[in-house]
Amino acid sequence: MHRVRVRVVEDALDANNTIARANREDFDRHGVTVVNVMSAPGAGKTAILERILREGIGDRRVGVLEGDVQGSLDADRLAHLHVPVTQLNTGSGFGGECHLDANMVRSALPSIPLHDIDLLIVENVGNLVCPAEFHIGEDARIMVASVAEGDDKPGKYPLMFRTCELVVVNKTDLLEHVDFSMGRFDGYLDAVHPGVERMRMSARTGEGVDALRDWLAHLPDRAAAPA
Ligand SMILES: Nc1nc2c(ncn2[C@@H]2O[C@H](COP(=O)(O)OP(=O)(O)OP(=O)(O)O)[C@@H](O)[C@H]2O)c(=O)[nH]1
Ligand SMILES: [Mg+2]
Repeated sequence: MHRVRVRVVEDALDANNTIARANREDFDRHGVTVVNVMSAPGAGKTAILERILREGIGDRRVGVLEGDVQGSLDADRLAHLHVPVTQLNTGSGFGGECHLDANMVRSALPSIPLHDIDLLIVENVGNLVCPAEFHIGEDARIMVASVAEGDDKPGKYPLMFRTCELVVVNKTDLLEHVDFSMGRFDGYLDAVHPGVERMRMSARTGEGVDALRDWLAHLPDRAAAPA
């Protein structure tokens, strides 16, 4: 019984990876670099995007894909920033999934102006477990953790922190109010993903936002990537 269940899960992930590769081919064809931003609900993904997009990312033409179970609250927050924002609800036809998968992103591709952008930032559904398993055809993943969640999270949700290229520790303005040790966090993080690049940030004060903007501006350009 157990063996069958494991098999089914493996097949589902294989199927997802096949569609992720198809997405990737479409992104490649259009020269679009894709970043998947993941975190627990409320860690500050949208707040960080609001900050970053206010001044743009170098000369990159940016688009955003907003993943939410329901509604368009986050997309509405970004609406005034003059970047194309596409809303993808996992609750409509996808059973209210707690993550984006490759098939959902594929269904959204016709609504994303791939011809007019060269960097697509995908805000995944807030969840600390599921998004890690599902590649969507991205080039890089950013994991956002906030100091309000506690410094043990990399130890408790290792896959999320292991399958990313950058870890952002947000809400540093709250450090004096919460029991969060940056040293302990780094220790847990290095145990699951030794040496992964990390940044401290406050979307509220703007601390660290320029460093992230710079990181995004210097991501390898898909247009220049070998076919
Ligand atoms: N003090 C403080 N509050 C922050 C910071 N970043 C975000 N917030 C607040 O935290 C709350 C959640 O932020 P969001 O940007 O909505 O978080 P999110 O990760 O996009 O949330 P979901 O999309 O629901 O998963 C909001 O009330 C923000 O104003 C920060 O750096 N400092
Ligand atoms: Mg959000």
